[in-house]
Order: sequence, then C-alpha cells, then structure tokens
Amino acid sequence: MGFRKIIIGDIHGCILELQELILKLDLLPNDQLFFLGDLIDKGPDSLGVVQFIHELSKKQNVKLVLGNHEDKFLRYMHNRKFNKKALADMKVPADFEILGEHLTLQEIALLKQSYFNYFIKEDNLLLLHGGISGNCSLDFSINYQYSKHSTKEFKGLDLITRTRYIDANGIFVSIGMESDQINFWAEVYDGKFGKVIFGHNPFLNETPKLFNHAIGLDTGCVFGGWLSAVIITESNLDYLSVLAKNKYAKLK
Ligand SMILES: [Mn+2]
Repeated sequence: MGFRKIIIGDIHGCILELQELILKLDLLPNDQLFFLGDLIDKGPDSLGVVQFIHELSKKQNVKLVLGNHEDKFLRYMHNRKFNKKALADMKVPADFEILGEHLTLQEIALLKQSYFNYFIKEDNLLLLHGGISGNCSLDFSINYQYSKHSTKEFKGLDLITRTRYIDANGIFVSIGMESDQINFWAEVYDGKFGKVIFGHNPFLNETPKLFNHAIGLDTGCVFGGWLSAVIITESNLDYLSVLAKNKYAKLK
C-alpha cells in the first residue's frame, strides 16, 4: 500500500494554521510526517505546537528536523539546570520560560530526538533546516541526531541549522557580514547530496520557493504568509499551503 511522506515547514508557534493544515491533509495511519524545524518562538503558541506534535507522534510516524530555535531552546534548558552563568548571558525569548515550565519530559525528549539532517534515500531527498555551505564535509548518508551526535564532534552540524548565505569559496557568512561576493546557498547548490528541502529562510509566497536542487519550504506563516507542506507519493510531489490568520511577527 502506498503512503504519503509529508514535510512541513517552519511553524513558529502558529498552532491554528498547523491544525488547519493537518485537517486538510486528512492523514491516513501510514502517512509519515517530517517537521523541518522552528516549531517554536516568535509566534502565538509555541507550547501548543509542541504539545500538538507530541500528541500527533503517538498516532503517526513523526520525525523532527532540528531548527536553530529548538537548538537554542535545548541549550536554554541545559543552562537552566547546569550553567546559571551561561543562562544569565542568554537572550531568552518569553516563550522559552513557558515551554520550560510546562513541557513534559516526554515532550522535551521528542525535541531531543530531532535530526540535524534526514536523508530519504528512495526519493534522494535531504531534509534539513537551514542550508549547506560549499565546504561542508559532513557525510549526509548519516542522519545525525541531536541526542546522539554533538556539534563538538561534527563541527558543521550547527551550521546546517542556520546557513543562509555563503561566500565565493562556499564558506558560511553570518548575518551582518554580507558583501557582493555572497550567494544564498541554494542558488549555487549543485545537488550533490540530493534534492534538499529546507526551512529557515522565509519566502513570503503561497507556494514553496523552487531552486534547481532545493525547495525552500518556509513560506513565512508567522509573518502573515503561509504554512506549507510538501506531499510525496510514489509517483508525485505536491504542495499544500494554508494562509496565516494573522501577522504575528514583523519580518526584519
Ligand atoms: Mn530558523
């Protein structure tokens, strides 16, 4: 029997849009769901989103890709317990405190099971949150997992959750350091690790942003755009988006 693989872009606490999207998807028990990261922060109900996805994971096969906002939240949780000094140095969004107070151990464990990258071999699709810098030496046939692989051990891991721009040599460029020699990574990506489906960079559009070897799935829901999904069957790749009910945050 065929089943669908459904990949969902950045939610950022937009619980109403997530619920609407899930309703419209009319899930069957064998459908597999992948979330591309940034479930939390910026939007109206980060706690509700994590609780909803945790409930969903009891009925469906759910896999999470780590976003930079989950990465920061898990660092926050670690510091809360073990490193008060580092905690004092963190700029903590208000919803992190709510999440920290109310998430169950099981819900936090679900976040910790997130993948930095997830390769779907039969479709030659690589899921990740941010992007790939040109000098990246990671082995993308390994699905690096937050709970098992550390960014100390594999240096490029944290970059794949946050890469947007790279320089002429393919090296990661941080925000504020742009020059005319830089490119958005997906513009120059040659497809060598497969077709990449990524989030992180909002493209305010009703349909995902298509590149030669990549699909940008963050259609800016929290900024008043859309929440988008890619739906993959044996013979087809399709998109479904729901319009944001509000403009919850300002795009800088
Ligand atoms: Mn992000």
